[in-house]
Amino acid sequence: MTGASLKWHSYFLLALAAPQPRMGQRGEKRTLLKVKVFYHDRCFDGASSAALFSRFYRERIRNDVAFAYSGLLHRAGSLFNDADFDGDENVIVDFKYSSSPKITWWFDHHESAFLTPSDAAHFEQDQSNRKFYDPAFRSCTSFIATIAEQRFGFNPDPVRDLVHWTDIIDGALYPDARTAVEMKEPAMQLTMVIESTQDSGFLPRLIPCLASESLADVVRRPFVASLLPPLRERHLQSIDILRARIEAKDGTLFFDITDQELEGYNKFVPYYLHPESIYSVGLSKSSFRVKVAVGSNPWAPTPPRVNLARLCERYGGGGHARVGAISFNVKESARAHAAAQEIVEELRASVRTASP
Ligand SMILES: [Mn+2]
Repeated sequence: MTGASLKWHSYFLLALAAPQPRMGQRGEKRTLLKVKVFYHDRCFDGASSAALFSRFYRERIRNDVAFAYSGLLHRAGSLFNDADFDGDENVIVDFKYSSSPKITWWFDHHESAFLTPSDAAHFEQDQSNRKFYDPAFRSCTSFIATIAEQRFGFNPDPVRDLVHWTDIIDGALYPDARTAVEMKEPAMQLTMVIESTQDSGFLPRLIPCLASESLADVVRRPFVASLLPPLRERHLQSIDILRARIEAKDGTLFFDITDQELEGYNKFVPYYLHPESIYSVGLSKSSFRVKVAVGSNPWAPTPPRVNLARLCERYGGGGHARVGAISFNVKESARAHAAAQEIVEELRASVRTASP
């Protein structure tokens, strides 16, 4: 080793070991404001909302910030842990309202946005102009883009494609079930990866890409592209499993796949297999919840009449008018099965009454 390189090497080690560097990149980082963004986890709209919010915040609020991303999932019991709200700003997008004073921004478009009437009242009284709710929007991403443009002068042109695809995916605006199941578009491939990921580091890595690159470029990134072939294989297997499991009666499909590792299956497969159906009720299981997914067929021959958000709220769940879910603790599997059966009976009865 030459003297010069030794010197450089020692300096480098010193710099690494120094407990409180006052200059240089490490020192500057600590002065950045920490903006922690909580988003609906394992959801294309949730991840896109976090991406769009970050871009808007950086461009229109302030730039000297470091973003941290944390996913939120519906589960039995309390949804939030107040100690996690440890940013200088704490932001929730595409997820339920929290009345914690640490939350400084909130955007949501779910019909079931408030856990309690007191949360709704808390939101009504909010004067901050930083909390926004509109269930008329198909996606939370398009909602954030609209508010950011109208109220904060944000330019949504660079993210038009992201907004377009979140509306299609969250609003189930595919022309038919086959398109929804074939997953040819980059946005749909991303949805498959996002909905099935078990890696807590994946979405925090993906979100900054969604804010700054085309969707085609994002799916070509090696850390995304490498996940696709096994997921495509699993998707094809899931079609076979669902074909075997679905019980179709009175326009309502029921299936129980709690014995399979299939949470994150493409939710349009049941309608692809049964185009005549109106509703579907599926039971699935992961390490932390048993989920009752209640959906309606976007291409149904007759439109659904039951509000599924309201139906799921009766069991402690929620969602949108046309798709909802209830999460049970894994130890409450029997309650989940009973709820699913009751919901199936109620939906089948409503279809029987509606048809002559
Ligand atoms: Mn959403």
